[in-house]
Amino acid sequence: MAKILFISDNLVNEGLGIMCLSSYLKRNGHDVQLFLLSEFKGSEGLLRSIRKTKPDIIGFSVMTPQASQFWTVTKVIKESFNNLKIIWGGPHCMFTPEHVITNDAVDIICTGEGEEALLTLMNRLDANSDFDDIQSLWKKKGREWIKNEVGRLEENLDKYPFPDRELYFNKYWILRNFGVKRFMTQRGCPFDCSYCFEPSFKELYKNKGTFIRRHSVEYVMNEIKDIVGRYPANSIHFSDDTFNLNKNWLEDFLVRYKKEIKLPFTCNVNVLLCDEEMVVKMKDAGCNGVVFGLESGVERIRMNLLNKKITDRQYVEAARLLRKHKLTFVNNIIYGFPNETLEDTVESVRFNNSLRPYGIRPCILKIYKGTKLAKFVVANNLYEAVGEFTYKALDSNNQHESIKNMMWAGNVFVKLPFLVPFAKRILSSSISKFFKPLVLLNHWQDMWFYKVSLWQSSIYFWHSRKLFMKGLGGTQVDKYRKIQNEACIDK
Ligand code: B12
Repeated sequence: MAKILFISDNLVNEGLGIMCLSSYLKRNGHDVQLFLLSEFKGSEGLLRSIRKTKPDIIGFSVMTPQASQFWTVTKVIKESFNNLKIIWGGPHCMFTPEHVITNDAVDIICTGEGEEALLTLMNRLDANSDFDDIQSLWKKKGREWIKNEVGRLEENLDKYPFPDRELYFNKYWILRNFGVKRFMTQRGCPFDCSYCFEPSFKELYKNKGTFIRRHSVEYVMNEIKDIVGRYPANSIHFSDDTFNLNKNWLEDFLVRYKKEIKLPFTCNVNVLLCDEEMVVKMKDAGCNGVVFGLESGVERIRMNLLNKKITDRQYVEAARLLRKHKLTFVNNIIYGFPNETLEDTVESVRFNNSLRPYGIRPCILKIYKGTKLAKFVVANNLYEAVGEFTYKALDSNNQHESIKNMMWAGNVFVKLPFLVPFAKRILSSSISKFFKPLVLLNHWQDMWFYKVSLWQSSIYFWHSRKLFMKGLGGTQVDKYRKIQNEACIDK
């Protein structure tokens, strides 16, 4: 038996990647522990706990916005435990492994899905044998890196045990008692939105098996029953990128969900795939709200920049259906596109309001290196500075500072539409910065949407208040270098 210690950052979510790996490792006889950095006041406490836990290896599951924080922590750990192996995995390592290997405290990187790779590694650690040749792992050897190819994608997701929620729930009561329990039923996404990492994921796994895979209805039903039978749950959220991707699967699922679960649920949908029959069946089975990506209320931006091929008319029609059947919806919206003007922002606000959503989830555009959007802005000179992970969108009109106020004003305009005619003035007013704490409204709104009780929301927010104030993506603030005609190559 080998022991892995995962270190994650905070309590915002139980990390599904870590939980999937954990249950698979445990089923195969290994020991898994978890620490959250937010448990410790400083590095001393963390190092003391590592000493006590005596892991064989430490694992980090990394999204790009978390890379800077984990980078420093990894170095601190390595300074004290020189012989302890440290492995990084997660989306940041799939898309930017060349960045990760510049951290000399990292020993191994998982560049793809991790179940088989990590299990093989743990088995080899247990047997004290060499692990130079494991698919999907890059391994440091002296000053060089051995870069093994990614392995094939596992087609039968049901082969894996249910994600190990105990890992979080036994230790962190806030998550255990949280009224919304989250599930994911599939991996892979067929769409090609330019700002997203899924197209790169598809590229990474080209010729390596079926890209879009789903658990059987039976598996998902059993997983939900297992969790709601053991932990408090008022509602379910499906975190799948597109829950309504496969109509047949969904229909089978909804019939059983309605009969056997009887809890309200929410999910993310693609509006192009929503027909009336589907909306009726979802509502009937207990769906009480859906989230979809509008991304921009300006069709030209969606079509040309974001490669999101959904027309205004299609959104209007889908919103009409959802309203007709009393299914509330929340729209994801991005602001701060290259050369976006306040006129564009207001157009986006107006279009969004015309759909009459329950609310929006606003965010400011991050142009991640490695995405199609990054290539596009580089090719068309639509960026004005470059950071470690992202490009800064060009702002020739100097309006992005005002547009950023949409982070707090976005939902204000939804709830108080009579303010929209004054939107430009509100956003560009010099006192607008004093309203920034209103960003918390976004999270309160989410809590209402998910039907989380007031006391639970309060505890949850209090616990993670600093993070919520910065905005989830704000944990990584890139340091930008202004470009001066230098050739900037997007890898
Ligand atoms: C649920 C979700 C969230 C949740 C919870 C995240 C979590 N930690 O669980 C929330 C809402 C908090 C969230 C927030 C954000 N998210 Co998000 N999110 C997702 C989503 C939809 C699913 C993630 C998931 O659970 N996947 C399923 C599991 C099984 O897969 P996995 O995590 O990749 O894990 C596998 C492998 O990566 C690997 N692995 C993972 N960790 C490790 C560790 C080791 C040691 C090893 C060996 C292997 C390994 O093995 C796992 C099993 O095969 C993905 C999109 C997607 N479809 O994956 C985006 C995604 C991860 N999010 C993304 C982004 C950008 C964000 C935000 C910045 C968005 C924003 N603007 O605010 C924030 C950042 C949050 C932060 N802390 O800073 C990007 C990340 C891109 C990147 N380069 O890192 C993704 C990929 C979306 C996308 N397609 O662009 N997100």
